[in-house]
Amino acid sequence: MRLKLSEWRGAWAFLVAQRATGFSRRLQPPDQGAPTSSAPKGRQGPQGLPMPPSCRPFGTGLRMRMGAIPRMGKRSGPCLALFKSTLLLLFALALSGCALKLPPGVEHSGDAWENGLGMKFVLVPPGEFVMGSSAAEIKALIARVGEGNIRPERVAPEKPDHLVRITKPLLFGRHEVTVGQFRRFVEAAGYKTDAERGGGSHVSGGLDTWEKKADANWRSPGFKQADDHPVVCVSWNDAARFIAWLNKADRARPRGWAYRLPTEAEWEWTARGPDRFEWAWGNDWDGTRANFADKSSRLPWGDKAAEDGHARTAPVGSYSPKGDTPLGLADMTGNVWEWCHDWFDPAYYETSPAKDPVNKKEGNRRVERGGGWAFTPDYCRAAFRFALEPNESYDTLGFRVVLAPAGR
Ligand SMILES: [Ca+2]
Ligand SMILES: [Ca+2]
Repeated sequence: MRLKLSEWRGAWAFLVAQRATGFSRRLQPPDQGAPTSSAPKGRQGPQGLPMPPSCRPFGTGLRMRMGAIPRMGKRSGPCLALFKSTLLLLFALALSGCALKLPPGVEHSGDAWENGLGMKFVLVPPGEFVMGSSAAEIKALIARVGEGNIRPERVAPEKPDHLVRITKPLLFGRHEVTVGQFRRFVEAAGYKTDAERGGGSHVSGGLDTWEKKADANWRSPGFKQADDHPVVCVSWNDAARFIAWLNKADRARPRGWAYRLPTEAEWEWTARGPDRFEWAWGNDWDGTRANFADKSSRLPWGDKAAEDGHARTAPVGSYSPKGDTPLGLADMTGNVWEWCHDWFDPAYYETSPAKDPVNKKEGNRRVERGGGWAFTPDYCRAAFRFALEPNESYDTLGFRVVLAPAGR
C-alpha cells in the first residue's frame, strides 16, 4: 500500500502512522533487500534512553500514544471523557485547517519533484532515529580502521548516540547543487563568491596538502568541471546567498515552503534512515558506489585497490542508483562535502533536544557532512561530523538544499 503525506487532513495521527509504515517499506532497496546480517546496529538503542525495540519512524510511537486516550477517559468519568473527546476533535479540526500542501504529484515517501529551475527533489518523511555513534561503535570503528588512520578526536563529536525526531516532511535535494545551477544564480544576481572577493580558495596541491590560492574559485577550482559537476570552492555564506536567490527565483515553490540548507539532524536522518546505515546504501563499504579517495585520486591515503572512475569531482548522480540512499538521494556518500545549517559544536549531542535539533548558537565553524573525493571511507560515513569557517571554501566542499515547511 502506498501512503500519502497529503492526507494529513482529518485523521492526521492515523495517517502519520500509515506514512511511517510506507517509509519503512521503501527503505528496503529493491535490489538489495534487507540490511546485511552484519549490520544490526540500527536495532540497538542508545544507552539509558527509552528506545522502541527498533528505530521506527515517528508515526508509530504517535499511534501508540493516541491509542491510550480512551482508557484515560474511562478512568476519569464520562463528563471528563466527553470533554477530552471534544478537545481532541477541535484539535483535529484545527490541524485540518493548516494541513501542509505538497506540490502536485508528490504524495509518497521517495516521490520525486522538480522545481521551476529544473532541480530535482525527493520527499523525505518525518521520523525517529538514533543520531550519532555510541562509544562501542566508535571503539569498533577505530579498531577496524586502525588508530594511526583515524584520529580519535576527529570522531569523538559523534558521541553520544541519542534519540532524534524529525517532525516535518522535507523535499531534499536529490543531487548536490551543480556548477550550472550556481552559474545561473551568479549571472542573475551578479554575485561574487567569498573566494572571488578576496583570498581565493583552498585547493589540493596534488599530494597531501591543501593550499589557499588567490585565483582559485568555483569557476577554476584547479581541475576541469562541466555544468553537471557539483559546485565547489563555495563558502557557507555563498550557499546562503544562493538559497536566498532561489527562494525568489523559483516560481514553482509551494506556498508555505522555503528553501534552506538542511540541518545536521535532517541530513543524517536522510542519509541513514531508521536503520542507521553507515553509508548511503548500507553498512558494507563498496568503492564502486561513491566518489572517494580511490586509486585515481593519487592521494597518499587513496585506496590503491579501488577505482571509482573519478580523480576529482564526478557529475552528480554518477553512482545512481547503486550508490543512492533507499529513497533515491544521490552522492550522500562522497563526491563533495555538503554544508549544513548548524553551527558546529563538538559537544552539541550531549545537550541537544530530541525534537528537530539545530545548533543556532553562534560559533566559529559551520557543519559539513558526507565526505568527498579526497577522503577515505571512514570520513565518508553518514555519522561523521566535520566543520569549517563559514567564509572558507575548499575544492572538496559544496552543498545541497532542502525545501521545507517555512519557519523552523
Ligand atoms: Ca575518486
Ligand atoms: Ca556528497
